[in-house]
Amino acid sequence: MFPLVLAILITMAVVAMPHPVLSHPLDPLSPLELTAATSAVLASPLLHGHGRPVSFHYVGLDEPDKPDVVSRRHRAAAHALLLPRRAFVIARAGGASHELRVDVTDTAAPSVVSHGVHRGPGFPMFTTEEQVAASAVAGRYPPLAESVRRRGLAMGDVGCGVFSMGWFGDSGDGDGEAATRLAKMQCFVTGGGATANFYARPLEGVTMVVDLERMAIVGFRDRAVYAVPKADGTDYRAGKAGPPFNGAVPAAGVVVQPEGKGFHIDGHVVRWANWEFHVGFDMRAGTVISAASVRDADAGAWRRVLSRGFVSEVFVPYMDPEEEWYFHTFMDAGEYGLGVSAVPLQPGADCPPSGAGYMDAYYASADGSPVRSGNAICVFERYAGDVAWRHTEVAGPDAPVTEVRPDVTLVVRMVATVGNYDYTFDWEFKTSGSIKTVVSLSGILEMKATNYTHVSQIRSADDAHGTLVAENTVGVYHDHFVTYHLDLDIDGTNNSFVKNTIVPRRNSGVPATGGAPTPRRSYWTVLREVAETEAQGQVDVVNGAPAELLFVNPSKKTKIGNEVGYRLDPGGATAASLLADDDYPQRRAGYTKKQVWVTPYNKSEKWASGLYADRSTGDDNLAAWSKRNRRIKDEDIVVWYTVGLHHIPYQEDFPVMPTLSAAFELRPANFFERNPLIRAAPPRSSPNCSCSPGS
Ligand SMILES: *[C@@H]1O[C@H](CO)[C@@H](O)[C@H](O)[C@H]1NC(C)=O
Ligand SMILES: *[C@@H]1O[C@H](CO)[C@@H](O)[C@H](O)[C@H]1NC(C)=O
Ligand SMILES: *[C@@H]1O[C@H](CO)[C@@H](O)[C@H](O)[C@H]1NC(C)=O
Ligand SMILES: *[C@@H]1O[C@H](CO)[C@@H](O)[C@H](O)[C@H]1NC(C)=O
Ligand SMILES: [Cu+2]
Repeated sequence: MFPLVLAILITMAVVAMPHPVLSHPLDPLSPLELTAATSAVLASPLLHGHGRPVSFHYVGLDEPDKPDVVSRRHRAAAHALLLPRRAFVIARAGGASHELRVDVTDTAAPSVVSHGVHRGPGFPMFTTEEQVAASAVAGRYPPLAESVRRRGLAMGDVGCGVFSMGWFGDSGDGDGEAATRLAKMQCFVTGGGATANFYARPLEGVTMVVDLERMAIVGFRDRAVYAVPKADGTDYRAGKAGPPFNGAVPAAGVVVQPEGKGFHIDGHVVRWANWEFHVGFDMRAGTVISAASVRDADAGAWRRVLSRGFVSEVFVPYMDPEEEWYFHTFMDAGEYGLGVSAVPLQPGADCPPSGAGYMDAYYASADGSPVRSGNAICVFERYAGDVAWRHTEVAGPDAPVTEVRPDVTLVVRMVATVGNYDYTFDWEFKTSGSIKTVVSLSGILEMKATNYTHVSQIRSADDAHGTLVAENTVGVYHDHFVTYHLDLDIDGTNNSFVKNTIVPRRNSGVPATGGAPTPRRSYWTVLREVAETEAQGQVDVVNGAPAELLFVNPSKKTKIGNEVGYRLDPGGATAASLLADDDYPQRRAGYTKKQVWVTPYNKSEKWASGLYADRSTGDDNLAAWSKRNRRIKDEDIVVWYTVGLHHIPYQEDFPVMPTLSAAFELRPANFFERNPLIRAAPPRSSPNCSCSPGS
């Protein structure tokens, strides 16, 4: 959630030339298509008269209408260009946000097919280039130089980043076509390379406002001087942090796949065990999983499960209401872009040392040229020594009988480093039919410099708004709300949301099916409720009664009559926002008070925080859409699930955070006639080997 920028630039190389052959209607835009789309926009008379220069803030696949995609069997669609290829573009020109659709089916002759100007609040994602430019402008700003000098530092020792400023009811400059695109800037002391930990040494007390259109500092405040935390003990580079573990180093991880990988990547389509799905990429969302189907071996058929899944927003509000911190209420996807923030995965550390497949990703830079993000996604099989199912039978004529199946899964992974924070996003496919979604948080805390050097100096929690994690350093309290867009298509397009609430019952003593009364006084049973409209599709999984969340296809039943379905099993990370409903950040992210929302599918409702998240006001977000209270029963529905964590920092989160993972799982629920793992083969005897990583 906060910027900076230079590290990102190193990882990207502008690509000279494309080009993969189009193979699937959901493939992300190729470098050739990105170039075609942005050149068509630059050449378009529609933007003339709006002033120059034009900057590109979003270029992504304008996916074909869903019925078009669904009606052709995606497995067979591997070939020609059957559907038109279109890009959706958000460009800034003349102080306005322009939305364009560009047909790039023929990349030699792209054409703009629609154009509109966004009216209303909110702005598109920042570009990397403007963040770098703002940083340079701050470095030349005399009042900042004076503040730096006053603190006994040199400008060369200071670097500044762009912080989204949120929305706090200011109607003037947050609204409409003529509005100014402003952001705040705050700085850090790099101290001539004394530490690689950029975020450990804030230049606390100084805040600037930058006009990103004019690229000028338009506001400056130096409120107070605080001690700059020292560099000692903050560097995390190998060799800078002392010898490892008193000599007791854990064994290096090794992956042995004597028979090779079990998965195949064909363009963007991945096939593995009983799964097949498409892996796309979007500069805002990062990884996009589409058209995930599972093979039902008993039925001899592929069956649809997940039509589209991606991270729609990551909302991170900090809990310090003071002048330099109150606006720290980041929307990492909508303001900075998770795809733009993808970093190259390190084999042997981010992904296993061998056996992983890697995908590059492409997006548009501010000037419209394509940027290659190498090794942005990895795909690998995982076996962590766990059991998928087992039984030992000690009774019966053949006893003992033991059958065990190892839990081997397939993981699709991307890491987004959004400034200080590193998010690892996993989609894990299991042979049981489950899809497990994991987000892992690491990186560096967002820290506040303080004069406190010992906890005894802090009079009350409201003096610090966080934990003193080192001398002069507070790790500020905050939340993470990671909202997933899950367009489930369970065995077909039309699904219903069923809430199975577990309710306690008093035993009446009169058996319903005859027999003698029993002395049992209580039990529990299941109250099944089908949601009719969106209002019934919202669930607070923490404060509500215990319930299971099912998504069923009411027109498909198992042989014995159960509606086929999947259930969403929330993991432990079910924190909901505690901000007041009338607080501005909460209005922008009103959907974070409930973990589950169900909406009817609407192609333009992709981003939970709205299409224009930067300085949004909450008029175009998931909570606002749902006020229409549309019908969701037996419709094409989308589930929005928010993984939530309250983060109280501890000293172990300094100088870098140990990974904290949060997950939820989509599990088949009366989808199969029986446990599909019954047909999983037992492991072949392991070969003997002595191997080294990479072999
Ligand atoms: C923090 O300490 C410095 C150095 O002693 C002092 O100049 C400054 O006023 C203090 N800041 C606050 C907010 O008390
Ligand atoms: C789709 O959603 C957008 C944004 O909420 C809305 O303006 C539009 O009317 C919706 N379309 C349909 C068909 O409901
Ligand atoms: C889904 O339900 C809608 C509304 O009831 C209906 O119009 C549509 O035909 C259904 N689609 C399918 C594929 O059954
Ligand atoms: C593996 O090693 C064990 C012990 O040395 C030996 O008994 C066994 O036959 C070996 N198995 C294979 C498949 O080579
Ligand atoms: Cu955190």
